[in-house]
Amino acid sequence: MGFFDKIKAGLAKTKQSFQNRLNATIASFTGENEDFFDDLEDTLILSDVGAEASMDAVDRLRDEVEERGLRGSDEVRDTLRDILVDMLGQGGELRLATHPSVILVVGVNGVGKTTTIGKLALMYHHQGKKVLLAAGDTFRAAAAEQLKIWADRSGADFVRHEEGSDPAAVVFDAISAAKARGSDIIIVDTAGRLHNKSNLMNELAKISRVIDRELPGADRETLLVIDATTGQNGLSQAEEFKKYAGLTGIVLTKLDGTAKGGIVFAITQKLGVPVRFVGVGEKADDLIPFDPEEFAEALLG
Ligand SMILES: Nc1nc2c(ncn2[C@@H]2O[C@H](COP(=O)(O)OP(=O)(O)OP(=O)(O)O)[C@@H](O)[C@H]2O)c(=O)[nH]1
Ligand SMILES: [Mg+2]
Repeated sequence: MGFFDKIKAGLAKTKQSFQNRLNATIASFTGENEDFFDDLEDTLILSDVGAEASMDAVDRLRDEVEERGLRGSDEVRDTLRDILVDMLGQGGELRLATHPSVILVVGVNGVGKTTTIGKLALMYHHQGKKVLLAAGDTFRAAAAEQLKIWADRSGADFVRHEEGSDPAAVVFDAISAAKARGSDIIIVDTAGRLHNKSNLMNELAKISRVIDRELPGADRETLLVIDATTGQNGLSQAEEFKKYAGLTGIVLTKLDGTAKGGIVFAITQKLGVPVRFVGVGEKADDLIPFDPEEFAEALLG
C-alpha cells in the first residue's frame, strides 16, 4: 500500500463521517447565509474539532466568503481546506541531529506509548539509525517486557532495570550505554500512571534533569502520546503534560478507531504543539509522519 493510500485507509472512519457530513453541509451553500455557517460549525464540533477551533475556522471562512464574494460550493470547499491546513501549522521532522539524541515519550496509561516507541524504533532502524530503547516505565515489569519485544523486532539496543527502580537511573544508564555503543537515538518509555499525578510529573522532571546533565546540548524531543478515541479528554491531559514536561510534539494514536479525527485541529489550536505522527493501527508500520496538507486532503478529498 502506498503512503497516501495508507493514510486514507487508516483514516477511513474519520474520513467517512467527516467527509459525508461536511460535503452535505458544503453542498447546501448558496451564498452568504448564517444558517450555512451555523451548520458548518455544528458539523466541525461533531467531528471533535472543538468549539473554539470550529468557531475560528468558521469566522475565517465567513470573512473570506464576504471579502471575495464566493458563491460556489467548490470554492467554499477549497477555501475551507486552506483554512484547515493553516490551522494545523507546521508538521516537520523531529530534530535529532546530535549523536546521541533523545526522544522522551510521555502520556497517560494505555494511550499507545510503548507501541509508538516500537514503531519509531523500526522506522529509524530502516533509516539506518542505531537505536537504543530505555525502559523508563518501571512501574510494571510487564512494561519492560513489552518494550523488549519491540527492541528485538527492530534490532534496537535495550536498557532496563528491575521493577520499581528509579526511572531516572534507567535513563542515566541508557545514556552511558548509548555513548559507549555509538547509538544515534535513545527513545525513553515512561510510566503513564503512578500513585498520583504529582509523582508522575516529578518523575518526568527528574528524567529531564538527568538528560540535561549527561547530554548537554543534545537534541531532545518530548512527544506526548494522545489516544484520538478519547476525544476532548485527551486535550485536558495534554494541557497538564504541557505545563510540566515541555512538549515538542504530539503523537495521535488510534486514528483508525475513531470517526472523530477532528481532534487533530483542537490539539494544534489549543496547545500550539505540532502533531508529528499519527498512529493508524497496531502493526509496526502503522505510524505515519504527519503532514498537514496530506491530512486535510485525505479528510476532505
Ligand atoms: N488501533 C490502534 N491501536 C493502537 C494504536 N497504538 C496503540 N494501540 C494499542 O493500544 C493498546 C495500548 O498500547 P500501549 O503501547 O501498551 O500503551 P501505553 O501508553 O504504553 O500503556 P501503559 O504502558 O499502560 O501506560 C495496545 O493494545 C496497542 O496495540 C493505534 O494507532 N491504533
Ligand atoms: Mg507502555
